[in-house]
Amino acid sequence: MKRKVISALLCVAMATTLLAGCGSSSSTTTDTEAEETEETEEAEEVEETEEAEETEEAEETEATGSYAGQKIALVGKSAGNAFFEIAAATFVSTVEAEGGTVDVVYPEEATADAQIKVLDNLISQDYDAICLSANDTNALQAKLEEAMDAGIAVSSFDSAPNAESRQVFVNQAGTTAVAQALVDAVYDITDGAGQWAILSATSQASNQNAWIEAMEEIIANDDTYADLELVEIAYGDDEAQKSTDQTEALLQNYPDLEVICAPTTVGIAAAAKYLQDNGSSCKLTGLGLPSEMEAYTGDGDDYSCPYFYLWDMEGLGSLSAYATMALVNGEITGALGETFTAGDLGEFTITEADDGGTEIVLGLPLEFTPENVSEYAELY
Ligand code: RAM
Repeated sequence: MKRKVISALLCVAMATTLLAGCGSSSSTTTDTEAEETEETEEAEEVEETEEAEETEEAEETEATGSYAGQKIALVGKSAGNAFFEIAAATFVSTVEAEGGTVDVVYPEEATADAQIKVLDNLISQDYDAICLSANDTNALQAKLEEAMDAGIAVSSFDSAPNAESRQVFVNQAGTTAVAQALVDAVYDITDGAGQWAILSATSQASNQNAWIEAMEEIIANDDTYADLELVEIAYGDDEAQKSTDQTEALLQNYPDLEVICAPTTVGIAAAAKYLQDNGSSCKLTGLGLPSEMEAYTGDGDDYSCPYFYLWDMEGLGSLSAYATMALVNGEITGALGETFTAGDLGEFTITEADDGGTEIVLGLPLEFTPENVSEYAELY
């Protein structure tokens, strides 16, 4: 951060003129340098300090200034998920373009406990912000509050910890909008009646549960969906093999199953392959990466997935990065109604989230069909 850079430079400047030192690491520099009596050396050091100051200033100006020097940690739900890696790559490049740095950190497993260990470690380091995708809605609260109390900005994208655990959540597409798209797809693919099942990720994942809850609510409150029978919610834990096994079990347990809806990129890809390889008549929809779903998306019996959804992945990484950087420099606090500019994505307003906290909604879900899936598969 700029403030830190300036105070560090002041410390060095003071050290070179042998005035009383400031912060701990700089005062070590002071002690060493105090032993150097040669005037020329002192002059060189002053020059170097001035040069360093100029270079820092130039770098900050180049990188539009206000976000330069930020040190951010980005915490995923688990390692090896292409979805998160794609969003993380844009997050990192966006922060780096503004002159900051990002460490992407994954827990050992997709649980809240494993994320708490990661957070513990991060809090003891010098991070300006932590942005995370939560493995659990409530279990991270104490740790994230500890982070915020320590002056670390806390944001979230993809999967939100509860309202008290964050300053703001970047929602890829409104929760209800995603749920409505999925329910309508199930309705359409079943022709309005029949058995369907949900193949989710982990049972505690906040985003999965928010979508599932919203789907159930939509169905319960609208007679249009009265003939849809949700037979089971299965959990593949965002592991390919477990998701495949769960798909197989669903087909065995419900021979009349017409549609599986998998609101997880890992689950939908595993189910798509299993259904297609086995020539199943059960169809599939949900949230997927076009690159992973291209081979399974099409009309007719040869394909397992008629169409599916996701959102602008690059926008998600970039908006999350800008929101996090804006929290760090105090441009926003995460309060309702605040606005900020997210680079080329334009201006966004902070709105109320379903959980009573605040969020920034990126946009609408995108639909991927046999017609456009290849085009998007080149992107993500
Ligand atoms: C999986 C993860 C992620 C979710 C996507 C759609 O990769 O569960 O959290 O947002 O699917």
